[in-house]
Amino acid sequence: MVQVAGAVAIGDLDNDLKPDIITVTSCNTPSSSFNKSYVKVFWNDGFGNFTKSSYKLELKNAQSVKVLLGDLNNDGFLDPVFVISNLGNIIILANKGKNLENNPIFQSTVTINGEAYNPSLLNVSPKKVLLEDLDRDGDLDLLSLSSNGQAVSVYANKGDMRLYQGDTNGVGKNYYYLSDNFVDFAVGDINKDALSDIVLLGNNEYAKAILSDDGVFTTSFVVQAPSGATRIMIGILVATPGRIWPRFPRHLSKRLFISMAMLVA
Ligand SMILES: [Ca+2]
Ligand SMILES: [Ca+2]
Ligand SMILES: [Ca+2]
Repeated sequence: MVQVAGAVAIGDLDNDLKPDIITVTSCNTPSSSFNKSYVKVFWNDGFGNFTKSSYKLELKNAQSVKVLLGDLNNDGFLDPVFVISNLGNIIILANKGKNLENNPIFQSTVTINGEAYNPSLLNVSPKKVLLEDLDRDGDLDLLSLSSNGQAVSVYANKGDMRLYQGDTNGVGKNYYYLSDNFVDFAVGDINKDALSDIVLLGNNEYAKAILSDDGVFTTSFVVQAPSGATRIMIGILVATPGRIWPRFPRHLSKRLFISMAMLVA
């Protein structure tokens, strides 16, 4: 068994105000094509000592798994979200805290109005996933950058882990096709209007920002153009005060302004 990839996240999983650690270890067996990933939790005693729980969740055929934590159903417990790129799936589990055996209680289904609901998103080809309250209704919504880097999908949260594409609950548009192949993205409020905007990183130091208009991403602009087309304007201001050299001819003692523009490729 050889570990080929892994991921780690920090968060207080049992609500004892001590941040715990969750890990994903992706392995393969050289003699076979069977791949899998293991999820483990390490409890923090508050003094920097971590106890590994005996809990071990196996994600079959999963490689290159990322994990992030967010309370998707607003019950006070951080829920783990696993991004499994090679399978194209986003596995979401409901965290119900810790049992008497010191193991986390992660559930693949939640009960909503008496019915079991599985919040995981399958076959959505995620390269990277972010959690953010895009529509400002008090619950975390989910953004996914597609594996080819050409689309951002938005899933609006009903507040109970039900994630919907194209929901009209403030997140009006669900797909944003991009003009380039982007390798990474981030969310943050760029223009200080209390709305979360998207910044995408392309190749060659190329970055692009898409501003949110109340949960709908409308205005976009280039933060940094591709490096081959970079243009930097440099202005140089020169002043020659007449009174320092009073004997100079009058026309040369006038203030002289030279402005230069340099194009740097
Ligand atoms: Ca804890
Ligand atoms: Ca939760
Ligand atoms: Ca929301």
